[in-house]
Amino acid sequence: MKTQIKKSWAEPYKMKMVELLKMTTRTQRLKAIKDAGYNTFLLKSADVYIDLLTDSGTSAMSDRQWAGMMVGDEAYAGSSNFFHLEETIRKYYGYKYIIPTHQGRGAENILSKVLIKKGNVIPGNMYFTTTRLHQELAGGTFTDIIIDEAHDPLNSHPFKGNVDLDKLDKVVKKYGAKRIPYVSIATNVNMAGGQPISMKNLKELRAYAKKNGIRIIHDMTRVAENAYFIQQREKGYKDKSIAQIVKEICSQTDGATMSAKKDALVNIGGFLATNEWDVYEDARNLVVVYEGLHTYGGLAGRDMEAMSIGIVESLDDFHQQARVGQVEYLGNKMLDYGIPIVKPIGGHGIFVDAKAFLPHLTQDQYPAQTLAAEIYIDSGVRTMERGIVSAGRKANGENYYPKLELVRFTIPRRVYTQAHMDVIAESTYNVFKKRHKIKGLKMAYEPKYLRFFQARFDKLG
Ligand code: PM9
Repeated sequence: MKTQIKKSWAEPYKMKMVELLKMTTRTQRLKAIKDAGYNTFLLKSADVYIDLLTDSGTSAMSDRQWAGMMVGDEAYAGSSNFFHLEETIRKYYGYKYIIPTHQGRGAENILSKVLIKKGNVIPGNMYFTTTRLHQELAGGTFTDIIIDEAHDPLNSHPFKGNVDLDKLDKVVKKYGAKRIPYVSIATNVNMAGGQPISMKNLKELRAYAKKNGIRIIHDMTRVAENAYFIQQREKGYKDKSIAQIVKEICSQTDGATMSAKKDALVNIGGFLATNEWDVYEDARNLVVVYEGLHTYGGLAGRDMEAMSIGIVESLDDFHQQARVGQVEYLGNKMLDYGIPIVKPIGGHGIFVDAKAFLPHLTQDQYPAQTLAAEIYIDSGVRTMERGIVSAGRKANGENYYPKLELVRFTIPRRVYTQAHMDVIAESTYNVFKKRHKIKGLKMAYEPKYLRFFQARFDKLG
C-alpha cells in the first residue's frame, strides 16, 4: 500500500532569540480588563499572553534588519540610509519621489493636506480609520465604492477588495471629476477582513480613472499580501513572483502612502510616494512642519535602514507563503470549531463575525468590543474591535452603523508558532460554547477622534 505524502510548508527562518511571556490567572485578567474599561487597547502589554491586537509594528525583525540598525547614519540631513530607502522604493515599488514619515498616518496627513480641498469627495474601496479621518480633517468626504460582497462576511468572493466601477461612475457623475482629487485604493483591504483587489479590477479602474483625469492613490500598507493572493488566485499570475506582481500593482497608481509597520517588517516607519513633481514639492515642504526634514521624516537613520531591508524580505515568495499560511491555519481551525469568521480567510488576520457570534446583542451593545474582552478574560489573548466603535461618528455626530461588526485576530509576522494558533482557536471555541450567557457593554467615555483607541466601557448588568 502506498503512503499518501502530505506536503507541509514551514517558516523560512529559525529562532535566535525569544521573548518570555507572563502567564496570568483568570482572576488577574478579570481585574485587568475592568481596569482597562473593557477596551483591549488600554490593557498593559505585560498582562497579555498572545498579542493579536495588531500586525502593526509587531513583526520580528531579521538578523539582517538588526545588523542594518547598526549602520544607522544619524546625520540630521542627507542620511545615507535615506538614499538607500529611496533607491529601494524606486527599484521595488517603482514610485519616483519619496518622503519618509514616522508612520502611515503621517503620510496620510501630508497627502490629504496637499491634495484635498474643502468640498472634495474621495471614493475608496472601504474606509480605513486614520485614512478617512485625515481626508475629513482636510475638508473632504469619503465615499465607499467597494463591491457589495465585501460587506457580507459569508460571501466567498476571491477579490472582495475590488472596486464597483458602477458605484464609482455614479459618484463621478454626481459630483464631477474636478471635485475628486483621487480615488483611494487599499491593497488587501484591512476593514473588509484583509481582502485583496484583483489586477484585472485595478486595471479597469486605471482605465476609467485615466479617461476621467482622476489620480489613483494607493494605500500600500499590505501590498505584498495582496500580491500573494493574486499569485494564488488570479489567472495568468501563478508563475510571477510576488516582487513582479507588487511592481505591477504600483504601476497602476500615481502615488502611495504606506505604513511600513505591516508588510515591510519594521517596528516604526512609513512613507509617502508620488510620481508627480508638483505633489512632491508641496509634500516636501509640508513634511518639515509635521514630521521632520524630507530626508528623515521623523525616523532615525537606523529605522530607514531596517525598512529598506524589510521591504526586500517582504517580497520573498516563501515568506509570504508562510505568513499567509499561518493565518489560514488559524482560520481553518476556527472553521472546524464552527466559529463564524469572514470568508475567504484574509491575509493579516482572522476576523470573527461578532454579530453572528453574539446574535442576542444589538449593535449598540457593542458585540465586537464585548467579544474581544471575553476572549482576553478566557486566555489572555488580546484581539481588536473592528465594528461600530472603530467606525466612529459622521460629521453630523450620528454613529456610523457598519454592516461588519468584527473582532480581528491579527497575526504579527514571524512572531508566534503553530502551537500558539492552536491555543487561540481553542480559547475562542471555549467562549463560543458559553456565548449565550455573555452580556454586552455600554460606553462610559468617548474621545472625539478615533474613539476605539481610548474609549472606556462598563459591563451591562
Ligand atoms: N493600521 C492596524 O492595526 C494600526 C492601528 S489601527 C489605526 O491595522 C492601513 C490600511 C492601516 C493602517 C494602520 C494605517 C495607518 C493606514 N492604512 O498605524 O499610522 O492598516 O502606521 O498606519 C493599524 P499607522
